[in-house]
Amino acid sequence: MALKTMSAEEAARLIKNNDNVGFSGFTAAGCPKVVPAALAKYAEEEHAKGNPFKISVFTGASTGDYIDGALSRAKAVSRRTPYQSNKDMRAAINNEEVAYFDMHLSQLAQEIRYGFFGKINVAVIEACEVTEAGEIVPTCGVGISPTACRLADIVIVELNSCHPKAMRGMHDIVEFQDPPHRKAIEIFKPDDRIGADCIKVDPKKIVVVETDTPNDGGGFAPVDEVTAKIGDNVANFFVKEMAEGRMPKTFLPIQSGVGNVANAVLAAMGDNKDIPDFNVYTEVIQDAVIGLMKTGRVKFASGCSLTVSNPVLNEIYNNLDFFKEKVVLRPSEFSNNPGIVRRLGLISINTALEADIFGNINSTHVLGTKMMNGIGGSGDFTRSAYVSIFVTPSVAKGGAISAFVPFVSHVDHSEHSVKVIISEYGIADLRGKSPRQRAECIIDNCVHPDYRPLLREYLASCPVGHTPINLNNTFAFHKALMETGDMKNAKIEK
Ligand code: 0RQ
Repeated sequence: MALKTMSAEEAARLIKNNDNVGFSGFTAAGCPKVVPAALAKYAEEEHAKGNPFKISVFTGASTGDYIDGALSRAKAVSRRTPYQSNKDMRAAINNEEVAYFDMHLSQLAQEIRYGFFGKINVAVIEACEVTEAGEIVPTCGVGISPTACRLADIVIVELNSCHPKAMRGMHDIVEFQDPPHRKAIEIFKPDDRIGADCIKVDPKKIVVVETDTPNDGGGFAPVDEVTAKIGDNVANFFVKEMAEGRMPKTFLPIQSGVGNVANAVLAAMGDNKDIPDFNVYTEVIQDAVIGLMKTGRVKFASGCSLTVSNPVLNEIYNNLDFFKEKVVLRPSEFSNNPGIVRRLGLISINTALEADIFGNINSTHVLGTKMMNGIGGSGDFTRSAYVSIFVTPSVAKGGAISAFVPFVSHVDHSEHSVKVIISEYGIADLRGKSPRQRAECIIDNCVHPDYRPLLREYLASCPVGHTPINLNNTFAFHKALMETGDMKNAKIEK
C-alpha cells in the first residue's frame, strides 16, 4: 500500500482547534519544520475569519523557532509542555497567553500514556525514512515520538532529505509498559541497546510531507575566561575525587546540561590528562562531545538528541560508519530515566540561574516570577546522580546580579539533591555539611568577592537555629535588584 503524500498546507489542515499535538524532536534537533510553519499560517487565517484556533503543544524538550516561535507568534498555542527556550514563547508564557506546564522531561511520555493531559490527536514527526510497512526512522532527536506516534490518530511524517536514510541504526526505540506491568530496563552500560531502529505504526495513520529544510542549528559562543575557569574547576574536582578514592579511577558516565557553560566544561574535561577517556549518558549531545569523540576522549555517547551546529552535523553524516558505533539516540523516558541514572552512577552537571547559600537551586525563574526556559532534564539527573553538580558564573548582568543569594526566589532542586556547586571562583563541596556549614562553604568558595561581605552580614543577622534564615532579609538581594537595578545595594536589617 502506497503511503499518502500531501503538501505541508494540506497536512496542517488535518489539525483541528483544541487538538493535542505531539511533535518529534528534542531541542531544535529532530523537530518538524514545514508543517508547524504551515500550521501557524493556517491559525492566522482562521483568526482573521474570527474562528478560534489554538492547540496544545507536546514535545520532547525545547524546539527552536519552527515550532515554539512560529506558533506562539501566531497565537496558536493554548497549552505548552514540558520545556521551551524560545524568546517569543517565553514572552507568551510570561504574558499568561500560554498555559505552561514545566515538567521533568523523563515523565512526559508516561504521563501522556496515563491520560493526565487528554488524548494525543495528531503527531508530527521528522524522519529520514518512512516505509510502506509503517516504519518511521527519526532524525537527530527522539523525545516523545514513539508514544506520540502510537497514540495519535494521524501521524504526519515530515520526510526531510537533509538527513540521510543511513542514519537508521543510530536510534534505540522503545516504550515502557505502564504500571503494574513495567519491567526492568536492561541498560547496564551507556552503549546497551534494548529497542528497535525505528518507530512502527499502522501505515494507514501516516501521511507524508516531503521537505529539504535544514536544521536551525546555531553554534556555541567561544569559551571565555569565566566559562573556561568553571570548566577547569570541574575537571580539577574530578581529579581530586579520583585521587582520594571517592570516584572509581575508571571514571563514571557524564551527563551535562545544554549551553555554553556545559560545552566549556566538557572541553576542559577533554583537555585534562588526569581524567581518563569517558562515556556520556545524557539528554543533549553537543558539539564538544563530538569533538572529544574524534580524539578518542569520549568513548561512547547515549543521548536523546544530536544538538550540534550544522557543520558538525554534516561531519557526522559524512562519517556515519564511525559515529553510528559511538552514538545512540533514545526516547527521553530512557535517556533521562532516574533509575538508569542511579544504576550507572552518573555524574550530573547542570547550570543554575541562581543558588542560595544552602544549596537550593533555581534553574527556571527570574525574580521568582518570569519563566526563563524550564526545569528540562536537570531534575531527572540531579536527584539520582552519583554526584550532582551545579555550575554557574558568580554574577550576571555585569555584576548587578549575584548568582548566590540568601534564599532562591524559586526552588527547582532542593538542598537535599545538590551535592556540589562550582563557579569560576571555586568549588563548594556540600556533602555531609549542615546548613550553616554549607552557607560558609559557598560564600568562601563560590561567591563573587563583591558579594561576600553582604552575604556574611546576612548570615550574621540570622537567629540561632538549624537553618540560619532571617525572614526580614530573605529576599533583600532581589528587592534591591527590583528597586535599584543592583543587588549590591541590598540592605540587611538586624
Ligand atoms: O541572559 O544572555 O540576556 O545576558 O540568563 O545565562 O549564563 O548564558 O547560561 O545559557 O547556560 O542558561 C539556567 C537558563 C542558564 C539554562 C539556564 C541570565 C544571563 C543570560 C542565560 P543574557 P547564561 P545558560 C539540559 C538540562 C534549566 C534546564 C536544564 C537552563 C541568561 O541552563 O535553562 O538545566 N537550565 N536542563 O545574563 C536573571 C539571574 C541570572 C540571569 C543568569 N540570576 N537572574 N538573569 N541570567 N543568571 C537542557 C534540557 O533539558 C533540554
